[in-house]
Amino acid sequence: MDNRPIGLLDSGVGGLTVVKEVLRQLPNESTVFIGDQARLPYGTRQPEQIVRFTRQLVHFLQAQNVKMIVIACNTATATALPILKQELNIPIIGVIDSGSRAAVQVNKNQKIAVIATPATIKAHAYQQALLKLAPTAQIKGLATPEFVTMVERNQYQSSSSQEIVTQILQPLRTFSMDTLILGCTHFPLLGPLIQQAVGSNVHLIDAGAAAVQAVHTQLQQLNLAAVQPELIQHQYYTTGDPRQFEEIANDWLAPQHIHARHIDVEELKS
Ligand code: I24
Ligand code: DGL
Repeated sequence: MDNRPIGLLDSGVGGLTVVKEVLRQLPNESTVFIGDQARLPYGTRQPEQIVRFTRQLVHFLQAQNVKMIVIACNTATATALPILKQELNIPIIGVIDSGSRAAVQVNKNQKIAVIATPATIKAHAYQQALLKLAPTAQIKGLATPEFVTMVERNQYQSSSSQEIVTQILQPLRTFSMDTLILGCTHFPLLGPLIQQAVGSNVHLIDAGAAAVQAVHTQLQQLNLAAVQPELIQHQYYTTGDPRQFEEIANDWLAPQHIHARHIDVEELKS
């Protein structure tokens, strides 16, 4: 048993979709979350930069004495996880392997599609993970950066967004997959609109939720699960404006009350 917190990182606040799953699936665990809002978005950046930023966030979490690190960001997982894994001596887990496993488990027609940021699609990380698990499957990746913007503009609930979502997913129409991976932190919020666009016979895979199941399994296997903790604590850090972080986090994680602390990017570099 180990009552130290799990560390989670993201390019911004989107990773709170993964935090929400931790709160739901692993209620005994404490967490430390850091969102790099000052340098968001990662999805349109070059790989070298994403690796450098992610490494800084990982070092910050290590200094908080976490027992395990979860890269909640798909873009950071796709570009930086393979490199950072080799540099670390604590368990580190991303959102891509587990999302791929969940997809292969439900997939029947050998066609799996992935929607994600441009950087995640370019890295071919889902492609590689999926083909390792299902070598004969056909995989199609589609970058949908507009979906990130739509969520951040609060357009994820309005029915007027349906037409746009359907339009953007048009390139998947002829592919006729039965499984679609939501390969970006923000996309679960568009779940209902995406489901409506692709039809009810397509399985949507929430990569973040699948990752938290994998975290659960790893904690058990490594004997790192928290047991009867006296105090469960959730700490939040952002490189951006903590009040703006709190506003989104309090809405998303209600009824939890979130207090966020600012951490300067200059401090992360040292
Ligand atoms: N959702 C996300 N990021 C934002 C946002 C959002 N603004 C509104 N909503 N902004 O990510 C990112 C950039 N900002 C952050 C604040 O400082 C300035 C820069 C997705 C979060 C998913 C948990 C929409 C919104 C919300 C509350 C809850 C959920 C949500 F306002 F999607
Ligand atoms: N968190 C990112 C992801 O999951 C989306 C936002 C960004 O581009 O930084 O890919």
